[in-house]
Amino acid sequence: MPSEPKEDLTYVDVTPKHVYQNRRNFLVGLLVTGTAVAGWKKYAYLLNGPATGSVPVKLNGFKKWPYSTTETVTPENDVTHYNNFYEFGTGKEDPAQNARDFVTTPWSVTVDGEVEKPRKFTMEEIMQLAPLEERIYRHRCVEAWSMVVPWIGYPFSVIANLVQPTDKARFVAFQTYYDPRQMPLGSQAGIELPYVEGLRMDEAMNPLTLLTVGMYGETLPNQDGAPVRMVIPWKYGFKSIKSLVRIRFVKNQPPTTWNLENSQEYGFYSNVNPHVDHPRWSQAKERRLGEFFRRPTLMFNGYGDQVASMYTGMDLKKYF
Ligand SMILES: Nc1nc2c(c(=O)[nH]1)N[C@H]1C(S)=C(S)[C@@H](COP(=O)(O)O)O[C@H]1N2
Ligand SMILES: [Mo]
Repeated sequence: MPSEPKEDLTYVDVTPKHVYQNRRNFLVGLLVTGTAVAGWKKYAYLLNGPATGSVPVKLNGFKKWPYSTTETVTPENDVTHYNNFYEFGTGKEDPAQNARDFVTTPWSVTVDGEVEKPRKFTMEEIMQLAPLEERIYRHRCVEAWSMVVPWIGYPFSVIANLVQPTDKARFVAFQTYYDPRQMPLGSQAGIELPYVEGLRMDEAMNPLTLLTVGMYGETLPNQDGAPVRMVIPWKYGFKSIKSLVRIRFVKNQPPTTWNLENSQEYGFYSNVNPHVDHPRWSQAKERRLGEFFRRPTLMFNGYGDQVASMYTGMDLKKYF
């Protein structure tokens, strides 16, 4: 987007100084309790909150996860201009165009259901529940294209442990924000909205399952699911639900958008699996964005060592 303004404005750049200083004092006040001043720097990203939610801002102080893939990272422009986000249109280039003015501040996420401590988290709270990590994951869409993306977030288990799921919690249900006024194309998307997804409890608690607030060193662009989304790297992309507003711990397997739309084609599990074809195309290979030749798709998208044991004894052709 060469005609766009520079997108690395920080909170300081876009906020009148007195507002910034009040906010800063407020945040410092919040954090000195229980946080040594020496540890303050790791929360520096708090000063960079988006002004409107429509322009990504720099995140500071995140650490690099040591297990990231060393494969070539996909150019950011591809990752931000080849999207599925049906609320903003069904074409791959639609979300970048149509989500520009999506208002994501203020934002909060309700976490409830079978938990001891149901709670609503503001986005500011979500930003500081745990140190942010950059994790470079393979990202494989069910339509046989893939990317390598440096996400920023922390394991979903952090938020789960805070609300304390009860013994009855066997699945987690996720829901995307839906406002037809902000998402006028949603009614033509051909899927039921709000977008919903789900994971089995062990899948949600797997250390790879990432609650994601940024990518490429910045907060999430709207088309990539601002301000907070899931990333489940061993599953097809549609499990990685965007712009989350509700997380519910539940007893029974929850409905999921693409399974509701076509249960023959999209299962609940949707683990990346080169041996189980989609009814209309093979899943054996994929095209990495920016590359010409297709490459073989890896079982569990290459994360088998971390996740295969969760599916021991399950017929993955039946539970696709
Ligand atoms: N709310 C919502 N979440 C969604 C989708 C969507 O249409 N709406 N599309 C899914 C699909 S099909 C994919 S492949 C990924 C794409 O994520 P990306 O655009 O950040 O690459 O988002 C998933 N999450
Ligand atoms: Mo997808």
